[in-house]
Amino acid sequence: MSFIHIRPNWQLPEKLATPEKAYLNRRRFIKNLAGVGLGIAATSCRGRQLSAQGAEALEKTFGEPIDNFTVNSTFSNANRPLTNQQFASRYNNFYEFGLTKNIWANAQKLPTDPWKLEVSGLVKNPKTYDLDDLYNKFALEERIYRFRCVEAWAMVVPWIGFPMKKILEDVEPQSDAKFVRFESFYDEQITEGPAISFSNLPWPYHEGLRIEEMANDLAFFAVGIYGRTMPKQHGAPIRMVLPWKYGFKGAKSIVKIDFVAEQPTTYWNTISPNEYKFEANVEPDVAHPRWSQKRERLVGEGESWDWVKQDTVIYNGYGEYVADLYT
Ligand SMILES: Nc1nc2c(c(=O)[nH]1)N[C@H]1C(S)=C(S)[C@@H](COP(=O)(O)O)O[C@H]1N2
Ligand SMILES: [Mo]
Repeated sequence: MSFIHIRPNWQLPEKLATPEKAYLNRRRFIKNLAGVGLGIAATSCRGRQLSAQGAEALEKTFGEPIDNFTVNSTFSNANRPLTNQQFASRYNNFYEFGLTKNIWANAQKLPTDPWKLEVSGLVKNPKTYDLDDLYNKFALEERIYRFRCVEAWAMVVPWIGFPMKKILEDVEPQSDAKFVRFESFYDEQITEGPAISFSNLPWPYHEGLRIEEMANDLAFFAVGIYGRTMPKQHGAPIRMVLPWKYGFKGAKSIVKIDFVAEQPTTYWNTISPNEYKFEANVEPDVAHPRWSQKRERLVGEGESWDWVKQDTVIYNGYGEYVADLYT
């Protein structure tokens, strides 16, 4: 089930295939290479049909019902069918808990209660939010957003949360705050497996936005999905949602938000700057170096290559909201 792009030995770069480089060295290189990319899932997803037991275990991950949210009518119809929750919640990217899509069970190790989200840096009112704040301080709304991963699969998901700009109003950035850095939960004891094989990766997972992007109407912090609090595999208790950008910009399980003057580094851009740009807007005409972005597959039933294919749309179809950020 590995989606990771690992080159077979015969494709190893010349300099690594020289005799003086030991077999061990090559092994180490291959291990490291696995960290170098999100990839196209070229593997079968046979076995995605859950047993009754599996379905029961999966449903246990779904979180508590949320009852204090309104439906945002602007985003109540994504002009595409909603992705079935059973598919969305077991086809995840969350490298801290494993390198396949099938991390939902392992991600249950994530400790989410208590939780602290610290907001600091170039702001007038630094704040630390706890779980109660995340669920009650800001009015919660549901937004159905299209979601597009850089790997060329897509979903339609009903998030529950609040606009990122609510945080801006609360902490009041100073005029020298130009960028925002977001950091995910990380604890080597808990995310140990991947931490050992991929210790060269720039943990914790971190992302960044221009402050104007964070202030955009679409930029959202989600604390729930499908009417319930966020399952751990989706990034409990709070994750970023930026529907006009590739999914990797939407860091999960946020513990820290830092307002800064300079553009921060980001996790994937540090690993492979050529493949994962800071801006990372959905752009059908800008190919990923290893695949085209012109088409996308809607996560669904059966084999991934059988999923409905459709054209990718610039800014994932959200140009009317965000295009003027990029002129
Ligand atoms: N902390 C963290 N956040 C992350 C990732 C990750 O590996 N770790 N993967 C990203 C990628 S590549 C995608 S496509 C989305 C997937 O979100 P989902 O599993 O909830 O659909 O999460 C993003 N946020
Ligand atoms: Mo992704």
